Amino acid sequence: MERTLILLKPDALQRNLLGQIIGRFERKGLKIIGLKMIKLNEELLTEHYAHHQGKPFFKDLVKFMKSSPVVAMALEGVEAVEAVRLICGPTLGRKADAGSIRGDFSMSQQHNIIHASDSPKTAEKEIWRFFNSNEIFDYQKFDMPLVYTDEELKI
Ligand code: 3AN
Repeated sequence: MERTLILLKPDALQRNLLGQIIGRFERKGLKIIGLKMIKLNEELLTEHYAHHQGKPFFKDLVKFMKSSPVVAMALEGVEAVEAVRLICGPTLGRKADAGSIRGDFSMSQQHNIIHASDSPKTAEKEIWRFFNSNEIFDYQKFDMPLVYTDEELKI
């Protein structure tokens, strides 16, 4: 099954939204396989946002992401990367559809509550960027036969 990486950004923590957001992923049927609070440093953020290095907002973005701890979460599910990106909504919060996390909780392009991996390949890289192997759990989740059909469980 596919896995994806999520970061609940400092604005989610400071605005007391962590529980509500984690709850949305649980309700959807995604399996939490890793969850922790972490304070990001310059080195990790420079690697994570390498594709934005040199852009005018880069320094500000790194400063924001260091401003308080974040919550890192690894989720598993069928086509989890795409399913999670749909739940998050597009980057610009004020243009995101109501019902999505950014659509419901964000007005900003930068303070947009959540990061989610953009492809299965990126997801695998990002999971190991933020988690150690003993922090990712392989366990049986008993609601899976209700969330998926037998055929889907083989994907
Ligand atoms: P997404 O998180 O929607 O995949 P990316 O990967 O393009 O978006 O950008 C990573 C993060 O960089 C965004 N979540 C946002 O916080 C910040 N960001 C992207 N574009 C801008 C911008 N034009 N101005 C300020 N911050 C931005």
